[in-house]
Amino acid sequence: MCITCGCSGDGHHLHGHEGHDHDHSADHHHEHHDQDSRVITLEQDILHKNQLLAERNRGFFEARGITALNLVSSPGSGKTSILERTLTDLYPAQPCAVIEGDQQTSCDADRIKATGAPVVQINTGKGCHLDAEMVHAAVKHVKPAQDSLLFIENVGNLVCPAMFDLGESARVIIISVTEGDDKPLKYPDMFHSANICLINKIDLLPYVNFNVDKMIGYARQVSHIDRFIQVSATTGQGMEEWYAWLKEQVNVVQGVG
Ligand SMILES: Nc1nc2c(ncn2[C@@H]2O[C@H](COP(=O)(O)OP(=O)(O)OP(=O)(O)O)[C@@H](O)[C@H]2O)c(=O)[nH]1
Ligand SMILES: [Mg+2]
Repeated sequence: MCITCGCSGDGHHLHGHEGHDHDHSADHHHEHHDQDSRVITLEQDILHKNQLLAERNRGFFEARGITALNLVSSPGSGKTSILERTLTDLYPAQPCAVIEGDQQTSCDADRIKATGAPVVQINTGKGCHLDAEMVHAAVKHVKPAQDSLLFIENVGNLVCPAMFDLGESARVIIISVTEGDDKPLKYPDMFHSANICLINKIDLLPYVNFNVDKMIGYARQVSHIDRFIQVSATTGQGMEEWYAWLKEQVNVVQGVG
């Protein structure tokens, strides 16, 4: 259970045919109703506070011409691998910095450090997402340069990070071809909140049952994403298109062109 956002599964729906899972006692119902309203109030408070801090972060980034990207995906889709290759190819010609989010360990930050780019690791403990306050604190450590690209790798999770604005310029969702092409339908909020989708591990397409067109069709049903880039962090395929998109974002933030 996530103690930060309270995503313990309250309000869940059971899909079954028997329909015996409801408790119709009035007392029980009221108790649940009170609990539900307390959870909703707490959630509103947390999200409101997060939104205020996210706007502070956004103002800070805009003032310094920093392009901040929030990378979200399920665990193991290849966020760190994509960043490693991106930094190897773009840094230091393009100033970059990285904030790494994981529940435990500094494994990802160590991998990024090897590229030479400035990096800071946030460990969220039991938390299943980054929030704007964590990013605010991390920025003070990593000190992204003026006009830099700031990559924020979120905790691997396709649910809770959807709710937490970090003050980013754009949200990048990564799906890998080993996860199944139905993911947009199963995790619509995460897709709905994203601006661009990277489809990673395309080198594995011959070995898995993943229909790229189907996945893109599902994503279009639940989101406004209009840019899908197929990449392989392992072979480098498609990365030039990703770099071109990054350049476009940097130019927009810096008001160039
Ligand atoms: N074949 C193949 N494997 C890849 C590719 N990208 C990443 N991987 C592998 O997938 C595994 C997970 O990659 P990571 O980059 O650690 O994934 P992540 O999204 O950062 O994972 P978390 O931080 O734990 O959520 C590693 O074993 C990578 O080598 C790819 O394009 N092709
Ligand atoms: Mg990672």
